[in-house]
Amino acid sequence: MNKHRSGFVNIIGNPNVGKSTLMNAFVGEKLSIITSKAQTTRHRILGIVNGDDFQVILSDTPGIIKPAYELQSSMMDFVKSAFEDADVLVYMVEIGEKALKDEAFFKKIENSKIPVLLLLNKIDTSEQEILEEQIQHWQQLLPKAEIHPISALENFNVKEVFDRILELLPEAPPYYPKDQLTDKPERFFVNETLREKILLHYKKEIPYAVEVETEEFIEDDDIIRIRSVIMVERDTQKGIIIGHKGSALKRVGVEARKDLEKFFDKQVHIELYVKVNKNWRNNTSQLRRFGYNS
Ligand SMILES: Nc1nc2c(ncn2[C@@H]2O[C@H](COP(=O)(O)OP(=O)(O)OP(=O)(O)O)[C@@H](O)[C@H]2O)c(=O)[nH]1
Ligand SMILES: [Mg+2]
Repeated sequence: MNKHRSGFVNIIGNPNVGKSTLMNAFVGEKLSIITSKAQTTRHRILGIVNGDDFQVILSDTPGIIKPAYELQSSMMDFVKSAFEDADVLVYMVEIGEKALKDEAFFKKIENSKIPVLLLLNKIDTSEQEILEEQIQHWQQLLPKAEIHPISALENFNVKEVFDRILELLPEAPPYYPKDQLTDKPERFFVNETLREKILLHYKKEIPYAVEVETEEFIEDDDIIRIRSVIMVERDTQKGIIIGHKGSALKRVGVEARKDLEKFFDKQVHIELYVKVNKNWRNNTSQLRRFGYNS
């Protein structure tokens, strides 16, 4: 019998570099939402990969930014917490990127006592010459890190990185039951799926002013009935979310339902409401209610 390996592998990096894409590729499920907009991920989300003799507990985290409002400070607290319990740190960068958006976090990576894998992502978009130049750049900047070029989107080198992670994990018993996939409840995935559709379909500040709360999640034998509230900060935003005769909101509901039916493998019915919750992004008690405390 092989020894059992288990540990925390925490993925950090700038916004939009592909952290969530990688986590989903490792787990083989769409646990984290993905869009081309920065700050898609707002929470620390665990994705657990189980095998007979291993349990890899991945953490997807929000992209590193300099916080401008309280929600963003809480998001950065999730990133800080990911430094504290990591057995392996995955620092993801994308081709063309030069530096982390917060130097203090870079110092933490530099001084890290645990193994750091620097994943150079999106190499499907790059020429060989640029790739080599980039590898050199990062080697000089972080000599201790092990560099792996990957494409999370095209699943290139992802398996090899996973195998390397397994080698680096300590011998330990599993931390979670072997059939557990994540630490988040079902309602979280409803909220996130709705937020993904909002990120995709609304412009500028709107997605950043939105929070989703699922008030009802009732699972019957053949259907899940969901009621969710989309919260915005101002009346004008409420009108934009709803759209002409409700058409924009309807599209969000239809697309989210399709994704959730796949995710839960069951028929889903969603009822959506839009409410104004003034300045929730800077309101400590509201943020706590929405789960932004690490
Ligand atoms: N071409 C290419 N695009 C990628 C790759 N990996 C991710 N992307 C795209 O990059 C964008 C951002 O991906 P995410 O996985 O949401 O990035 P993230 O780092 O989690 O972003 P935040 O949560 O905002 O910090 C999406 O449009 C992805 O499809 C890749 O290997 N190649
Ligand atoms: Mg993300």
